[in-house]
Amino acid sequence: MRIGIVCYPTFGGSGVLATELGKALADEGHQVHFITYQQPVRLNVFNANIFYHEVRVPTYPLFDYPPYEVALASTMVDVILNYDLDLLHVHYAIPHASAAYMAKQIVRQKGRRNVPVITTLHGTDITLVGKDKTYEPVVTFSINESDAITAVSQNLRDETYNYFNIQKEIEVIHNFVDVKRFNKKPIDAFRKVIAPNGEKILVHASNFRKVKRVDDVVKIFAAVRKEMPAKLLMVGDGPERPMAEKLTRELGIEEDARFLGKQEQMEDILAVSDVFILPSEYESFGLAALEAMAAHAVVISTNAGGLTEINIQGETGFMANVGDVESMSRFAIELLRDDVKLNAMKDAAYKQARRFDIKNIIPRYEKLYSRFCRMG
Ligand code: GMT
Repeated sequence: MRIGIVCYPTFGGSGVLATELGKALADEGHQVHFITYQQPVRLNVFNANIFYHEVRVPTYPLFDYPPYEVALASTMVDVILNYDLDLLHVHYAIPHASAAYMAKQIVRQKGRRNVPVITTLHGTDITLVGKDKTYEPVVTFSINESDAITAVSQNLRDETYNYFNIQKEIEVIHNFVDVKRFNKKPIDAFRKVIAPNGEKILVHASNFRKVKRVDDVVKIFAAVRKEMPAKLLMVGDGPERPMAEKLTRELGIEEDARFLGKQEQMEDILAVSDVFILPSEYESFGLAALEAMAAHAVVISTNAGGLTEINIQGETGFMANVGDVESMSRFAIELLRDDVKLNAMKDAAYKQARRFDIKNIIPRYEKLYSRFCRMG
């Protein structure tokens, strides 16, 4: 098939998932066309089946807000017509689903056969941004106009029906991880630099937005640090990073907490980690946690949103209510004191990650595509 993939090209979970999906589909022999404003960060391979089409947004002094959605829809039209796409798969509803709707109408008017649009909902497009009154009518309309809708967790599916008047079936296709890539032996030299005295290593990775509650990560680590030597790696960047760095200084743990910024080689960082902390206010799924599990890290998280669909309490990790720093700290301390338990839970986390292996999920998307391609 010739598949157009539209996503945010950044480090965010939806862009990562969309890019990994496109790469895997290309490996399966499909022709994949990424349509984004920048080369997706995880699109770091050469594959003859992968094409990248940059959306250029010309500016003009009149535009306080350059019309990205118009440029995106026009680029979609161009790629659909010139590469004879069989379908468009858009990730994150805003503004990708409405731009795809517009592109679909334009190519139809040009007499071209129908191009099915599949919209995958990822989380904040529904739970945070999408339900904002300013966006809601367009989000509802474009989701309903999609030929197929998928959500990355059961929780997100339920939330979508709660927030929006959706008339169609939303299929749950869970996020996936390439277990082979994350199941890596730790690089000894790297571990020694981070934790020269064999300290336990805790990791957090996110876009440092408010929803991630990165101050809770720092507080949990401070509690652990009081009890034992340990190191914290903070991966990623975003608006809450300065606050989190300041908090480490206020709590006197700045020597043991490293802020690494955005990193592409997550598998090397996760390979040396013992515990992954994700105390988010909400996660539709928590792809970062799944990647950590595939790298044999135990996840200590909240029980918000779809996290309960991947993390199993007391088996692959521990969960507590949002903001319950005390419980998450206690879980971490008890676990890190007991190497036998830690190793058993690491194995269980890895085993659970294998259920979400890329090999099991890609066929679900292919099956969905073939169902809609016949309509084309
Ligand atoms: O977490 C973010 O803020 C980024 C966001 C995105 O769209 O890139 O992530 C969402 O999609 C990911 C991939 O499906 C999910 O794993 C994340 O849980 C979800 N984030 C939230 O729901 C807050």
